[in-house]
Amino acid sequence: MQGGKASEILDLLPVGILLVGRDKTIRWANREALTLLGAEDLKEVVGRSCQGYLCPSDVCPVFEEGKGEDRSLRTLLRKDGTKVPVIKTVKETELEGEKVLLETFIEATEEGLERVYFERVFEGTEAIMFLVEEDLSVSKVNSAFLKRTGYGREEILRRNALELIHPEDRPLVLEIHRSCLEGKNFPSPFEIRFLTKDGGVLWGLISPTVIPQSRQVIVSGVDFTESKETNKLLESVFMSAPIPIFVAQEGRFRMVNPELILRLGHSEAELMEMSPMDVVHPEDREWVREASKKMLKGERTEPYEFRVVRKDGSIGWDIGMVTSVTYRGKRAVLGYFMSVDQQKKLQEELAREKARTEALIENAPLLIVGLGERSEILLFNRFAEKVTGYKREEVLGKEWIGLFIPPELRGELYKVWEHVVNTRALRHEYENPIQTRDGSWRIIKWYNSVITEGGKFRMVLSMGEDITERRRLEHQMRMMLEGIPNPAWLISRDRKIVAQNRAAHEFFNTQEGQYCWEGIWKLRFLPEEQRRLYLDTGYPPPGTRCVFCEADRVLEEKAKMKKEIQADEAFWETWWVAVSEDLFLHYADDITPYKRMERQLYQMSVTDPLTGAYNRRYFQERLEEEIERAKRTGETFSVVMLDIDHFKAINDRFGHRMGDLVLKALVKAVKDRIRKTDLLTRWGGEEFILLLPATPLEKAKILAEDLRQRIEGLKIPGVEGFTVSLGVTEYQPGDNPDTLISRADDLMYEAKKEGRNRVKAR
Ligand code: GH3
Ligand code: MG
Ligand code: MG
Repeated sequence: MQGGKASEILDLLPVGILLVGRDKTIRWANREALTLLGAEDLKEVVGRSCQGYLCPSDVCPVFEEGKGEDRSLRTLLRKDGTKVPVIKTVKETELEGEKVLLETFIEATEEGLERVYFERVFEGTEAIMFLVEEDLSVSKVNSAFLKRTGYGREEILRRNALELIHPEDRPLVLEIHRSCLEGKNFPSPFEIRFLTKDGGVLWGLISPTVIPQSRQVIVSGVDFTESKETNKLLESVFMSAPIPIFVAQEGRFRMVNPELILRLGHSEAELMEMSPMDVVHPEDREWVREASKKMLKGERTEPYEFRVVRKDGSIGWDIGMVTSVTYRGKRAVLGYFMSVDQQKKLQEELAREKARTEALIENAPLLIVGLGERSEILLFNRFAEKVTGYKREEVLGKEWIGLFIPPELRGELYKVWEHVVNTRALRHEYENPIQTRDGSWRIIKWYNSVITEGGKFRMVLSMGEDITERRRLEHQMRMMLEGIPNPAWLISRDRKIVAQNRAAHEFFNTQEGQYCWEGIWKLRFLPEEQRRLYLDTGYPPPGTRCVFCEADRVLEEKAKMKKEIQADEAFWETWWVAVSEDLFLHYADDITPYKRMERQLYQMSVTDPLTGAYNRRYFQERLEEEIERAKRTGETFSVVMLDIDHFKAINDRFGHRMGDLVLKALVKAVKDRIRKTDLLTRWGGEEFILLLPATPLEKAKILAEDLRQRIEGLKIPGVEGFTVSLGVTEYQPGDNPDTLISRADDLMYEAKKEGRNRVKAR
């Protein structure tokens, strides 16, 4: 399933889809499945065991028992440890010749659950079904109904249901609809004639049910127009049902199934001559007659218990039920009964199932608590006993809120509780403190679900994790963070800020829950690729982190590390300190002032204090480097020796202070002209030397000549003009610093000898 059209379409579906091989590893997942699993991309799940994603208590029956298909409520374990209830179907299928399991799932909100089951019943049946609103308009209709009446779905939706009914039956339908909405009991089913598209009639045997919250009525029924078909349907139920069933008309058995024959010991022919009452023990007949009458009128729903007399005279206890049906166009009674032994067997099976569930509840390392309508405790497992210090016997039946919730929270919680009971809506997750028997407090994180029965509230089932220690640790961490005067953060392995101190908020304006690379470092240190992906999609690609980040190493080695990080004008000495398996302390000390001082000290160590030109020591270092580079790369460079003409005379005539001013003015004039990479150095009193990287002799000569002219033209108040003599030379292979400098010096002296204020180059 790599790429391709099919996978693209599956990616669009709002249903999670997994393909799993027989070896239980995941082969492929669609986008919704990745979201539900909390995975970032396909790579993360492919090849992994599908069971890693199931709650350990949920064992997949398809694998364990080799069943072909399964549809059930299960729990997915997401990557971040949270759990999602899902409705899951598993089906075996074939893909490219290989047997694989196709798993589909949707998140099981209460609503989702109902929807799925509703849809399944609605569409997965041969029976006709439709949904009628309070005003009798049809809002939903199933395919079976359309098939049998010949209408298209659009022709029926939003139409008044009465238009689909035979005129003679309309008053009856109106009456039924009204009774339904009023919640009255009435015998069902009804025989109603529907008008088909081609003008014919469809006989429907229908039973309406009202949905109290929405005041909609679900109408379901069978088409008995063609009795052949009805019989086929009935027969198949009859023959395959694992319990005795019969149809009786006018006090005679009309149809019996093999189970009934087995149960009673009479042959089918014998039974056809008998009345259902004949097999009831004479002492129970009166009672059975009463009970079944009530049942047929819809006044009783509980099955009744009675004694059956078999052909051989033996007696067995049975429970029975009857409903009224139409058989071959006439009223009949459909009855079934079941031996109590058989029911016992079922009960035993249920008890075993229950025992399994109970064992699970008992031994789970979670508090499992079930609360009824008044928050009375219905379920309280061993772990709950351990955490709270109470024995089960002490708490069962008592109000949870009154017993465990701190007084100041009770009022609010009672209100919430009432809302939950009435609406069956509650927050799936919340945290609260509970008081234990010895008066201490524990903080519990609860995962809740509402259990309903027939749409009515039955109990809230809550599973609680004792997170007291975790919260205590977090609290201590916070206190510790506040004790640090510089910005400090607690960050989780996935680079989310879990906690921070006030300084962090003030200096970096970070918020808890942000990613550190965004909140603290404002995306500026992300690798370009990650940065772009994040800005484009709004989702960080996996493994997004700053280029200098040391957190992984620190967490791995449970160590600490620091680095200097420059952001804009500021320098931060930044620490990573592992504090637990998944948390590290990130700490930034502003070292900008020290950095500035350091820079100044360095500057002072390499420059001449009077003029700001570099000093001789620095020049020597740079010249050696330059020679090395020239040797290595063959790139040339030049040096210029510059000396002020008759400087002694300037000092003598205008004073030493003026001489200093001249030196400064000269340095400024030279610096203004040369490139950033060129280096001006004060070589001695009024002698300067220039290092010109990547400059051949010709260019150096032009520069020197230009400098000479500029200096000649300098106007310094209080001083008559002055001039300089310059010696220019280029690096020659074999040169060392001494040979190079003395060549420049010699040239400069030649310039002096030839009359000063000139450039000599060679
Ligand atoms: P020429 O180079 O043209 O041959 O003559 P000159 O007068 O410039 O040469 P000389 O080397 O004899 O004189 C250099 C003078 O520079 C000596 C000293 O008084 C002066 N001098 C050296 N350092 C400084 C300084 O830092 N400040 C001032 N004002 N004068 C300085
Ligand atoms: Mg001089
Ligand atoms: Mg000199």
